[in-house]
Parts: sequence; structure tokens; C-alpha cells
Amino acid sequence: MSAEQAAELIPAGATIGMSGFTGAGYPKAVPKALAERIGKLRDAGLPMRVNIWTGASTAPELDGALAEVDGINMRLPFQSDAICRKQINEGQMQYVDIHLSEVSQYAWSGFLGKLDIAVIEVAAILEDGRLIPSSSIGNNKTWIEQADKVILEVNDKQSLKMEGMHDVYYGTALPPNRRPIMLTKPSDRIGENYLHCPLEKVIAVVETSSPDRNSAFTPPDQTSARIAEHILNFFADEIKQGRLPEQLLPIQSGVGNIANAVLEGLNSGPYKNLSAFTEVIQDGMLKMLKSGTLEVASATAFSLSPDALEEFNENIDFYRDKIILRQQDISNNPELARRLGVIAMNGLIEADIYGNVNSTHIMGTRMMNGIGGSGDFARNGYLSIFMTPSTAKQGAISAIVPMVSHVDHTEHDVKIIVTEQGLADLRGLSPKQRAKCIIENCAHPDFKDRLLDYYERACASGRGMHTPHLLEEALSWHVNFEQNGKM
Ligand code: 0RQ
Repeated sequence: MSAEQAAELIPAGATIGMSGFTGAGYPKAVPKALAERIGKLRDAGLPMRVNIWTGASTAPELDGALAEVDGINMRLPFQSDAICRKQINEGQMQYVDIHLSEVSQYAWSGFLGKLDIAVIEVAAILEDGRLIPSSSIGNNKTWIEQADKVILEVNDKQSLKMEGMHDVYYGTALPPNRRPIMLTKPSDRIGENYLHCPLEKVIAVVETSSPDRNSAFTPPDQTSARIAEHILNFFADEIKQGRLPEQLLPIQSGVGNIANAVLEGLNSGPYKNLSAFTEVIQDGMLKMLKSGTLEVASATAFSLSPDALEEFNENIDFYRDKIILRQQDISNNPELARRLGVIAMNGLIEADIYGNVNSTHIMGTRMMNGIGGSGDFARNGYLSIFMTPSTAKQGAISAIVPMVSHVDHTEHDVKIIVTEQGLADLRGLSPKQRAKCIIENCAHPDFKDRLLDYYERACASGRGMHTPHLLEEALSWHVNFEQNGKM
């Protein structure tokens, strides 16, 4: 049926599980048609809102379109849409930020209430009803299983040649019935190539023909290239010290320009046959697979620029056995991240002198995107690296502050912090040693002396000497920014 007819089947107040992860594999037509319907109802004085669960961020056709008509009551988990962000921060939209590996467990356990409808993009429906997933799997398996009704979007712009690339694991369970997940290297396949959906749940099938929409990456600038260089030097030294094997350990890389620059850096380094156990495959990883730097990449989604998407579609036969897409409770699974010894590399908004990291909140109150998968990997990885430029907003903000205004990753989960200034290796250091190491290596020269001064006065204050702070001053840098536009 048409997207408009399918959208009519969604009742007001419904909770909808949508496919989609970092701009890949999201439904292209039904959310837009639903937004149009909600807009018309709103204009007629009959407001309608729905709750939206996804894998992670989607695209303007989904999050943007629904938010624009004020159609989202509650949204979870990770999102990066500008209109959603505005509504979340103006208090109009409820937003629930959950570790990406845990979302399906929340749904299975009933922590989130009932899921009414799943809207899932697939590449094709086979004669026997099995579904060829599209460019992300995310929470699709869970949404199909948990929802009362399912709407399928079949998108002919998703290459049928992806068949065989996915690995959907049907062995998950809730405690106390959980069994070990028998995956011991990123290349292991433990599931099936297809999603299953009971026919009686399917209330609509909508055909679409529209590619995933992602913007291009900006090429690495000097700052991100310097960050990548510090990380590469660190890896080289760890190999020399015998703390990392020559082929490193499976890498996880967050999304964004800096993460992409690090991948570019790895690609131009001496490495061969690396592996990735990550959630998103972005341009840099495709290049690494092409060059042989990377042998295999396990993830839950693509996040490709238009050029990279074209290159991928033209060369799927080359990539098919080198890429495995899994559901996000497996791609981000803490048991697996710990077992495989993942090297986690993620961005941050600010870190404090003791190594606590804020990845989500601007000035402690305004949501940026959400924690995404960073917590899944940072706590459970073998190495957790957080990277950032040392300043933001043309130097008005220091990424290193006396105390973070919100904590996503505690000092216990943060092993390495890197800025373009340098790299702080925090392993085995006490809080006071960490403070000196972070200020010395990571702070921008414009802020270094003030950070040191804060730390020394905190030490001299005669208060607790394990993690010295001046509580009346600890957040004064943020207050200063809010009042004067500069820290
Ligand atoms: O804003 O573009 O308006 O200038 O934040 O910052 O430096 O471009 O870095 O794109 O890597 O994003 C933490 C947000 C970093 C991201 C975060 C402003 C800065 C800019 C972006 P402008 P950069 P990135 C796998 C892993 C959590 C989820 C995660 C993120 C914008 O990495 O969402 O890791 N992480 N998932 O100007 C005010 C500060 C700021 C600041 C930066 N201190 N104060 N603004 N900015 N620092 C992926 C998934 O899980 C799906």
C-alpha cells in the first residue's frame, strides 16, 4: 500500500519502533507520511503525538519531519537531529538516553512499556517470508518481536547484494536464562542472514526507492590529524612495550570527523590485517578494508558519505565477506567487548582534570546527541581512548575543565585522553597524578596555567587530598562561559 495508507494505521499515542542507525536503514516514506498526517491534524486543532524508539540516529525524513510537526512525545536512544535537539532542550520532547547495547534488554524486560508498531526498512522480502535486512540492523530484531504490528518498507535502493552480509543472532534471552555468546573473534558468524517476522503481524508493505542520506565528512584538518598522530605513536609504543600485539586488538571507532581522521591515520600507518568490532562502518573503515589495513569489520550499521556509498554499492562483492552487520545488542555487547579486548576510541565534549568525561551535555544542561555506544565500549574495552580538540567555539571553551558539568564516563572508565596538544595515559595513576598528566599533555596553552593554578590551590586548601577540589569554584568556568561567552 502507499506510505500514506500505512501511516493511517498508526494510532495517536502509539509507541513505534523504527529501524535506523546513524543515518542508515531508516524507513524513508512512512515516517514522512505520518508527519504529514500529524501536521494536518495539528492544523485542524487535533494534536497527535507518538513515541519513537530507534537503533540510533536516523535522518531528517524521520526525526526531523516528525519533530517539525511537534509529533514526538518521547524519543530514545541516541539522536543527532537539530530539530529534535532543540525540542529536547526546550523541554518539549522527553528524551531517554540509554546505552545502545541495553535498549533491547529494556524493551524485552518491559522497562519501557508496550511497543505497538514496528516500522522496519528491509532490502527485500523472500518468497518464504524471510527478510533481507538493509544497511543497518540496530534493534530491528527486537522491534519485530516485541511489536504487536509490523509495517515493512522495501527499499529497492538498498542493494540486494547485501544478502549474506548480516548475522542476526536468535540466541539471546533474559536472565536467568542467558547463555554465553559464542563469539571469540570479530569475524565469527553466530546467527542467520535474515530477519524473521510472523506474517500475521504484518499490516502493511510499502515500496520505496530512496538511498540513505548522510553528509560528507570534512577531510582531516590539522587538529584531527595531530590527534590521530598521537594515537598512532601511542599504538607503536604499546607494541614495542609488548602491551599490544602487532595487529593491535579489535578497534571500535565512534562517529564524526575526528574518528574518521584517526581511521585515515591508521590507514596510512604500517598496519595490516587489523580487525574492527564496532557499531558503525564509516568511510575510513571502507578505505582500510580496501587497502588491506583492515581484514574484517563487525558492526551494526553503515554511516557512509554519498561518495563512499556509491563506491560500496559498486564493490559489494569485494566487501561482502569482510563486513558483518549484527543487531546492536551483539555489536555493542559488553561481554564481547571485554572478551575481545576492544580498543575503544570515542569523542568527548569535556573532560576534567581527574579524567571524568562528559560526552553528552553542553554546559551541563543541554543535550547534544546522547551517550550512544560509547559507554558500552569504554567500560568494557581493553583500552578506552577519548579524543577531542583542546578547545571549542573558536577557543572560547576549554575541553579540559576543573570539574565536568555532567558525567557519562567516570574516571574509572577512561584510560587515555587525547587532544591535538598531546596524549595523557592515565593507566595506573592516582587522581593527583592524573590531574598533572592531563593538564600537562592535553590542555590548550591558553588554559593550562589557570588549570594548574586551580589544581595547586585545591591542593593547598587543606581539604580532601585524594581528589582535591575547590567546590565553590569547580564549575565557575562554565558559569563564566554562560555569563561572558568565554571560559
Ligand atoms: O559543534 O559543530 O556547532 O561547532 O560539539 O564537536 O569537536 O566536531 O566533535 O563531532 O566528534 O562530536 C562528543 C558530541 C563530539 C560526539 C561528541 C561542540 C563543537 C561542535 C561537535 P559545532 P566536534 P564530534 C559511537 C560512539 C557521544 C556518543 C558516542 C558524541 C560539536 O562524539 O555525540 O561517542 N559522542 N558514540 O563545537 C560546547 C564544549 C564542546 C562543544 C564540543 N565543551 N562545549 N560545545 N562542542 N565540545 C556512535 C554512536 O553511538 C551512534
